[in-house]
Amino acid sequence: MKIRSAEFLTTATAPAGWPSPDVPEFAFAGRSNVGKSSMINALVSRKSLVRVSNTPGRTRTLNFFDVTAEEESGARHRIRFCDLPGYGFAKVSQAEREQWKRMIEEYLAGRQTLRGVVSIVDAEVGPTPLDEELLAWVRAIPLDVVVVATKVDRLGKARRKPRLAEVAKKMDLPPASVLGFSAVERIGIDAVWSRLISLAGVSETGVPVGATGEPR
Ligand SMILES: Nc1nc2c(ncn2[C@@H]2O[C@H](COP(=O)(O)OP(=O)(O)OP(=O)(O)O)[C@@H](O)[C@H]2O)c(=O)[nH]1
Ligand SMILES: [Mg+2]
Repeated sequence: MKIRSAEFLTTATAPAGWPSPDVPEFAFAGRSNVGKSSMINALVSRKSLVRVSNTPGRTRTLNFFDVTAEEESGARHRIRFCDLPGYGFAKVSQAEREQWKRMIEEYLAGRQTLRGVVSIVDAEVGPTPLDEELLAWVRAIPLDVVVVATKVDRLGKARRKPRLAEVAKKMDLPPASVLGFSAVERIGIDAVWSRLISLAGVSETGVPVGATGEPR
């Protein structure tokens, strides 16, 4: 996948701030510090489009990015990413956590152009109860979910495949459905892109690319 452009669009905390719903969109969700922002940077081959930090809880708003991606066939896709604040960060007050939860749920349930949620878990840690809760909630909307287990670089090479199958089993998913990823070693980028493109439905040039249903 060639990235023709990638740019920060806007930040929002409420529906009035969401960008106009005119591009297929994907949300990146996961617990605080799991590697959401790093995943977006890796997918768009930019080192610091999205701010990454060692301080968990850095992302506190919905952050939107516009990307133009081009397949080898020449098919171009305009895609929008929404980087969500991480959940489960202990040092945030209960009141602030509730506020984030409302902001995220309002967005996931109400965003017309949302084509799927990239649910990110730590490959080593596996799904936490909060990850399972989010997954169940998102599926009930219903929205398509792509589960990605990141930081696989921290696992020995022989552990990676069996670990992904374990993560899938814990989440009641088919063994091969959880994609392994590493922003550090740039693993899984093509696999994630190909899921996103097929969920996005139709390329900008009008070529159907495995659409999964009517646009929402
Ligand atoms: N080893 C390894 N570290 C990673 C990877 N991806 C992210 N990290 C590290 O994990 C930390 C958190 O990364 P972020 O991308 O900021 O995580 P986030 O989920 O956006 O965090 P919040 O916005 O705070 O919720 C940083 O120190 C990254 O360098 C990866 O694939 N492998
Ligand atoms: Mg972040």
